[in-house]
Amino acid sequence: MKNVKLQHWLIVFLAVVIGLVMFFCLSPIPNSNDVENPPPPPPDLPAEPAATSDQTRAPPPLPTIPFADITDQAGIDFVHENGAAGETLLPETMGSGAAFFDYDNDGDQDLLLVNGTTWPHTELIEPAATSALYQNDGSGKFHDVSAAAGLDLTCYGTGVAVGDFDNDGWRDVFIAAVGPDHLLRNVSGRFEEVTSEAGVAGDLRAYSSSCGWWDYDNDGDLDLFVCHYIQWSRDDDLAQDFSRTGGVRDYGPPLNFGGTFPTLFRNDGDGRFSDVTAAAGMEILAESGNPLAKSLGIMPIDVDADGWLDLIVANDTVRNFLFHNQRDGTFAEIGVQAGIAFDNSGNARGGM
Ligand SMILES: [Ca+2]
Ligand SMILES: [Ca+2]
Ligand SMILES: [Ca+2]
Ligand SMILES: [Ca+2]
Repeated sequence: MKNVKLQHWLIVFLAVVIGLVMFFCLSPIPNSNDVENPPPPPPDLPAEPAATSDQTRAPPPLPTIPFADITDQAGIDFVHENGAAGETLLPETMGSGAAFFDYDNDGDQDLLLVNGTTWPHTELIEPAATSALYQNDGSGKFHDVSAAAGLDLTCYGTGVAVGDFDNDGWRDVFIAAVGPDHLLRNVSGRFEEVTSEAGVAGDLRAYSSSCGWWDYDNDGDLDLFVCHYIQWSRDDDLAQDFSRTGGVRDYGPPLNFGGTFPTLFRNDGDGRFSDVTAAAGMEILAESGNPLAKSLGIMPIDVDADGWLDLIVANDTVRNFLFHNQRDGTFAEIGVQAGIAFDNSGNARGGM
């Protein structure tokens, strides 16, 4: 019995000895070379290039602009006439508007370029400058069809809005101007002036600027909004001392002219329009009690997604407007509350 116990202990002892021998035999043995040659440090980051003596570096390459001027190639030879004849009258500093639209319903975009003209007090340069309508022939070429289409209009144009106001499937054209504005109805690709019948000439002395079609009352026809820039006349302009150093007369800023109201024309649906500006709450007054607006741009947009178009009006040197549609034919002007009236410093912008 004693011998059996001894044998068991002997077996256990031998098993422990064999286990220890195997552990040491199979364990990796540190290589002396590993100690002498530790792993290399991580590579150094690229060194900052040494500053040149004049701290100049080659400018980064400019991105390639994928546009090429094809005006001549396309057949557009329009030249804008601003009437400038030395008196430096403020409207001469503005452009006159352009619109791509499919006037002949053939599926491609044609081009209308509105023009200015010489002033009535200067000698008329013949032939008089006119607006120009270029028909797209579908191959990238345009052909001047102004006279044939009845869009060879002579006026001091400042802006254009395209919209099918009579819902006949042909896009019509409203042209804003210094002086009376113009509405031209598209009759199967030929334009007929209907300004008088429609009642949208506006104040004959007004300096209209931007304009736009929009259905503010959701009755299915396009209504018309016309911005006016400032209260301006040649005499008022010339009466002011807009002089550069040296006494040479220069163009004056809008700050020297009074503000004015825009006009909202409601489409009556029978070819006529009604001026509803005051009733709609769009005649905004300055603290002085005079009209505030000096408008140059508009954007109809449904800012609160309630299905009723609102209107942003960009003003020059006075606060911008946001007319919030009250769904009853009136608007609340909320430009300040919406944060678009002024810039971040509280100053009015030069909105254009
Ligand atoms: Ca076309
Ligand atoms: Ca039409
Ligand atoms: Ca309407
Ligand atoms: Ca709305």
